[in-house]
Amino acid sequence: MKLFNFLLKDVTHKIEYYSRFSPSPMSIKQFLDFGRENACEKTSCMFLRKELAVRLANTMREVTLLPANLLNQPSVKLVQSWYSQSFEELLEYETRSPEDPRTLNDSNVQYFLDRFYTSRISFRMLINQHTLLFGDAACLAQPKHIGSIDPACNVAEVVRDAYETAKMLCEQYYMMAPELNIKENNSKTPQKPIQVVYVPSHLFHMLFELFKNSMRATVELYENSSEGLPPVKALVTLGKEDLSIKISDQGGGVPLRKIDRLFNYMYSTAPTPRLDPTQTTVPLAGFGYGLPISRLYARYFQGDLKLYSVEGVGTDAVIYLKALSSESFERLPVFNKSVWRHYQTGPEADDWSNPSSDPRDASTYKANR
Ligand code: P4A
Repeated sequence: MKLFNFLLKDVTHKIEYYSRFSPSPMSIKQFLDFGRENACEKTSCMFLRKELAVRLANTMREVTLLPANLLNQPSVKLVQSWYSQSFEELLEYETRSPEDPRTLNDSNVQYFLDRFYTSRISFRMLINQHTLLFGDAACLAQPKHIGSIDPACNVAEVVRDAYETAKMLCEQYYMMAPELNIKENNSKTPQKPIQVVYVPSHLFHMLFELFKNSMRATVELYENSSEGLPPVKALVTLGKEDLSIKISDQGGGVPLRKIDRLFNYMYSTAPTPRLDPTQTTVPLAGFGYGLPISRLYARYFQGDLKLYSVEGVGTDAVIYLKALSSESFERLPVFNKSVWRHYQTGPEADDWSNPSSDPRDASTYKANR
């Protein structure tokens, strides 16, 4: 028991110790350079040993800032125990060879999950790079890829691949699917297909999500119409700084007020908003973690994912990526004072007028503060 207590304390100390380091973001260029030039397994191991501990510890400290009612959830405790176990397993390599109840609000949960899932994405990235380069199956990996990175990822090919996959699902649910129309605009070398140094699986994940949404909106708007479905358009452009991919549909769009909800984890856990309550199958798209996670993938290498919707017409979804692999550094959550402050401050008193608190309407009148 004493020994157990000692071990427990030791792990807590180690978490504290490693969380004081900031994670070291790697650029795609650095992943490439390392994987290409006489990659050394021992160097990779030594880097991972420290870097995984730092990233784990930063995330584990942040989990403890969640409000008590969430921390006591069995699911949260379970995940905490997994993280703790992983951390302890990591510590074994170290020696081998060379507080108060806080208010729970949606913005805290959103903030936390964005950072938590980013940390998971970064984990998978580091571990995949290592196992794909040095693992037993390294010989089976795509020969031109460096780990999970394709140094010459043909963007339009991934666009078509994601479209075809979404189309199969769409046809299963709705017996129809809109066509795809791809255009490329290469400002650097016109006529040449646009390529990027990127993780194709990340790109596929984002595009698949956007195509499912566009298809759902389009088919549901035209389902009972005699007109044919308007096609979904994809525009791939390469500029000096950005490589942008725009997916446009004429599915009727979403009002501005509801756009934020599409990226909200709390909204997405609500019952599926199917118009037909007798429908038991999962809808093609929507209210999963698809959009918020896709945006994290885009932001992970300094890009972004935005929705521009015009209600009554349709939606343009744009994925922005860095054109240069030397600029696409990992964007990693860091545990520090500013994070702590984020969880402390409860729901801010609104500093903009609220349309429902019109002073002429006595029943809704509220004093400031
Ligand atoms: N119109 N436009 C979109 C949706 C509607 C849309 C939609 C009704 C709403 C919710 C949903 C899926 C689609 C779109 C493209 C997008 C996002 C939304 O990328 O056409 O699932 C929650």
